[in-house]
Amino acid sequence: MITIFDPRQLSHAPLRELHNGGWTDYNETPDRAATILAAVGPAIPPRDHGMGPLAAVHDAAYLEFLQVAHRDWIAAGRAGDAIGYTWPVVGRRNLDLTRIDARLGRYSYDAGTPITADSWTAAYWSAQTALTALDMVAQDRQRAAFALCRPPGHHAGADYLGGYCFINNAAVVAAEARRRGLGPVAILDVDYHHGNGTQDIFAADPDMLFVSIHADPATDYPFYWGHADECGTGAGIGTTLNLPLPRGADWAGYQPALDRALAAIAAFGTRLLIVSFGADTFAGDPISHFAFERDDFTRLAARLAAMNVSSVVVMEGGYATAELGDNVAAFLSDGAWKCGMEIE
Ligand code: SP5
Ligand code: ZN
Repeated sequence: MITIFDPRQLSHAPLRELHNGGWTDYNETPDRAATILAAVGPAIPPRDHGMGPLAAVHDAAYLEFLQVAHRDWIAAGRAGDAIGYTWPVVGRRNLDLTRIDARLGRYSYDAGTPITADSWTAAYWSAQTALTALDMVAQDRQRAAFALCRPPGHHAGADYLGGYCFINNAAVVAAEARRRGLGPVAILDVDYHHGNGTQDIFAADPDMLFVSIHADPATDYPFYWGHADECGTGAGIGTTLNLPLPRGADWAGYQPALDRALAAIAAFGTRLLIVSFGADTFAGDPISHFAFERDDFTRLAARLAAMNVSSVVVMEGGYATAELGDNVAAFLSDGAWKCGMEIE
């Protein structure tokens, strides 16, 4: 499958994240992308689509914050990676915040996603990588394309970062695809963690389908989203489908949820499928608790390819770095994706 990647995505490299009450080495490393690239490469570089498609999904003030946050952190006399320590609980007033600590809290929801001097550049090119994968499918007659996004995106909302995510790459692609008349567009999120940012962005949107299979948020991050009764809001009720699974789920345990997900995507009349793909469902993932083996990623891809819709695969999580390249390569294998249609 054609792969898109920009080396500027490697420049974002926070040192540590807050994890179970202590500071641990940051899981979402540049090595992740490097090892995927080595296993699936070569990649083509992204085209620059500018800020328009990002601004279609994210609030202007949030995008501005991402670009100045680390500079403001240094200007406040701090060193190293910028991270918040206080958060406005849901429902706080919309204040005009100036202090960097207040703004870090306002625009994030966890303490696991530090901002470095290079985070904006990496996140910007990660989003451009995703948009270029859309170009490959929409204009360049590829049946599917792989956006090697890093940093990942599915935890980022319209005005918040978290879960190693800054710009919601899948949402940016989905909105841009709809703008180009490529809909109906569906997003299937198969990362171990619920894609709370993507869900929030499209919760009230009746013509964007969001389906997620993930670890039950009763036991797993991000806790506050992804429960089975969340089905959208307002006019968007019915176009969000959450399929949480218990810890320990293996390929067999995954099947009923996958069947329901694919049935919903088919019933929606989906013409473009965006796959938020996380390899953190792997049995050996250091922060996750599903039990996929390598071949299961090929099996998953074959089920998606059998949908016979154009697909943009967007990289999300996956932290077993030693096996990550092979697991992603297993998902992208030609054998799985060639069985479908040819684009006219
Ligand atoms: C894109 C993505 O996969 N983001 C995941 C962010 C998860 N961050 C917090 C994870 C905390 C997991 N703690 C579980 C401890 C297991 N021993
Ligand atoms: Zn994940």
